[in-house]
Order: sequence, then C-alpha cells, then structure tokens
Amino acid sequence: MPYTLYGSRRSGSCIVELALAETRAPYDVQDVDLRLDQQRDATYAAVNPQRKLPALTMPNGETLTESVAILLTLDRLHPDAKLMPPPQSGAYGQALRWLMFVATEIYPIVEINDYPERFVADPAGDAKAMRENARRIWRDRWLIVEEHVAGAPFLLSGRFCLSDLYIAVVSRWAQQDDWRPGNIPKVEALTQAVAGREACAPVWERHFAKTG
Ligand SMILES: N[C@@H](CCC(=O)N[C@@H](CS)C(=O)NCC(=O)O)C(=O)O
Repeated sequence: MPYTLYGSRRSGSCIVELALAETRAPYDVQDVDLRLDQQRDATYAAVNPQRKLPALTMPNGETLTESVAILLTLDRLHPDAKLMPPPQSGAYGQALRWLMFVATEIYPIVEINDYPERFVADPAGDAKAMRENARRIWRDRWLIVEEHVAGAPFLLSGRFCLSDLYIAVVSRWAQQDDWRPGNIPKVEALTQAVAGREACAPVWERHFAKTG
C-alpha cells in the first residue's frame, strides 16, 4: 500500500510531499482544500482531530500528524534518501535546531496571519492589527534564520537536509513576497535550490506555480 498524504496546495503538506518525493516511495495525495475549509469537515476530523494539514497514512495503515513527526519518521524509514545528516553528527543537531525553530517559532504564526479572527475578542475591531503584528514577528524571526544559513545554498554547509524543505515552504507564506528578496536573500537562494532539485521540482511546480 502506498503512503496517503492529506494535503492542500502551498500548505504544510507540500513539505511532506517534497520529502516523499526525495525518498522515491509511492504515495497518493488526498486533496483537502483549505480555501473551502474542507479541513473542518467531520470526515477529516477522523484523520486529524486537530483538523489541520498535513496528515500521512503509512503503508501499515497507521496515520501520523504533525509535520516534524512525519518528516523524522520518513527519515528513519528511508535511510537511503539521506534526508538528515547521520544522527551522531554535530550537523544533525543543527539541522534539528533549525527545523524545530521554524516549526515552533514561525509556522504557528501563519495561523494568526490566515485566521486572525480566531485570536481576538472582537473580530471586527482587532483582527487587522493582530495580523499586522503577526507579520512583524514573522519577519523578525526569518531574519534570525537568514543569519544561520551556513551553507550555500543550503542550511548546512555541504549538504541538503529536511530543514531545507521546511524553510523553503514555510518562507513562502504570510504574503511577504516583496519583503523577502531584499531581506532574506540566503533563504531565497535556498528555496530556489530546493525547487530545482530533481525529485522536488515537479512537486514544487504543482504547489507554487502561478495560476491564472
Ligand atoms: N503543528 C502542525 C501545524 C499544522 C497547520 O497549522 N496546518 C495548516 C496548514 S499549513 C492548517 O491545516 N490550517 C487550517 C486551519 O488552521 O484551519 C504541523 O506541524 O503539522
């Protein structure tokens, strides 16, 4: 049985799909359209009680949620894909450090950007200010990542890892297309390099090609 990835264009499922592509393992995609709020459907709650993407059903029928848990599981199950440095190396710690930084300090801000009304007492009055604040914090945190991109083009010197996939996808969010090139050029170069990888290119195109 192939993997089944529950996903939506440009969302966190793209990170998992890029990792699956790197493993060369067969997978199907089950589309859950965030623009139509399909993640709120009761049928999807049975897959992920948190009603968020991504979720991955494994070949053994078990379902995983939480992007980092999914990615590290894929690394463990597909060692030949070399998605992470060897676990006993210093590079592994650095890869994990920045994977977790983006997953815990940056990714959650996108919920405030996309759904500010969830976080304010008076949606009519406060949502816009909440979103603006979220975007300011977002930019500050990306500047920290930028300072720590140690390789060229990837995060780590001399090799690609899962953190590159994470940085590439999450950095596309929160409507910062005009801000990024002048402020986080290393993140931009890293993203171009991810998008150009042989296994990643078709997935990247499907998620991020401009439509219409
Ligand atoms: N901690 C979760 C965050 C997942 C998340 O926030 N997913 C977004 C899409 S990128 C989502 O499903 N949002 C829909 C919603 O909040 O209703 C993970 O790392 O997988």
